[in-house]
Formats: sequence, structure tokens, C-alpha cells
Amino acid sequence: MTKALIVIDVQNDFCPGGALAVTGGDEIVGPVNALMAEYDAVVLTQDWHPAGHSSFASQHSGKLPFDVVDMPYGSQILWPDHCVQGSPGAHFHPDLTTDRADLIIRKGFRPAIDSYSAFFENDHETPTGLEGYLRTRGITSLDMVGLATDFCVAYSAVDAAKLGFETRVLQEHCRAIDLDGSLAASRETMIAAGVTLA
Ligand code: VGL
Ligand code: ZN
Repeated sequence: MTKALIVIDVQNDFCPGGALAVTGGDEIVGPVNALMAEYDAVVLTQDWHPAGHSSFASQHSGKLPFDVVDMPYGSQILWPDHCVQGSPGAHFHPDLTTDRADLIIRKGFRPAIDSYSAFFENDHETPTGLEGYLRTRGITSLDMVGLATDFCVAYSAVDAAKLGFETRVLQEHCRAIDLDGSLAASRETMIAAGVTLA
């Protein structure tokens, strides 16, 4: 079995003081760094939106952050402007060990579609390329950590399990946004997909 650690979106905008801060987001950085030595491969993901991205509430007149709209690919929560390409908020947390990463994969760069999952954009069909990378390296088992548990970590874990990877979410190495029960709902969805919540 070849194991990879997938580190989701440990970026300044998801840490305290950031545009879409996740409570305690910075607390996981040291523990995540310490885990990296145990894996055959380490992959980091980076939420990476162009300015004016369609997932930003600022682009929808009369809408506020956390409102929900219908997009051609389904319903979409609107977020504060965050992780704009090249901005300080899009940078990794300064204490995250990035040298150990074999691959950094960016997502959410198409203006008209959001991408929570590290595998597919929110239409659930446009691939990011991560699946091919992992398979061609012979990786069969994934541990997922990062931000936010109930959005990008959960979507990534569900897709990974559906693709046939043995998938665990290390919950103590994640922090959640938890909008209207989204954390509990995401746990149900992950379990139903065959993800192990460790
Ligand atoms: C995320 C909302 C919007 C995440 C990214 O990393 O969980 N959430 N963009
Ligand atoms: Zn985003």
C-alpha cells in the first residue's frame, strides 16, 4: 500500500485574520507538519480564484456572503472574496512545511465554477488532474487533513472514496466552517461514501 497525505487549503484566508477564517484553522499547522514524514507522498491543495470569481457574493447584486444561489452546475454558497490568485490571503500559512510537498494542486481557477474538491470542480465532472497523478504514482491510500472539514476536505474525501482510494479524514487535523449544521451533514455524507473518519 502506498500512502499519500493530502493537505487541503491551509492558506491565510482560512486562518484567523483571513477573509474566510475558520475558527482554530492555524492550530492544525504544527500537527500537520509533524505528520508529513509518515507518508510516501505529500500533496498540498491551494484554493486559487481569479479576482471577481463567481463564488464571491460581491459578484451577485443584492446577495450577501453565505447566501445560496443557483448556478448552471447546481446550488452554490456565496463566499466573501477569498484566496484571490497571488494575494497574501491565497498564500499558504507561513508555518506550513511546503518543502515536503511533491505536488501542489490549485483549484477554483475557472471564473464560472467553484471547486471545493481536490479531484473535481463543483459540476462533479471537470477533473483537476489529481486522480491521474495519484494513480500513476501507484498511490492507493489517502489521509486527508486541512480546511475546511465540511467543505473542501469533505468534498475531496467523498470524491476520493468514490474513485476507489482507501480514504481517511484525520478529524483532529481539520477545522470546520460549520454553516447551519454543515459539519454534521458532511460527516453523514462522508460515512455514506465509505470514508473513514479517524
Ligand atoms: C473552501 C469555501 C470556499 C474550503 C474554499 O477550502 O473549504 N470553502 N472555498
Ligand atoms: Zn474558495
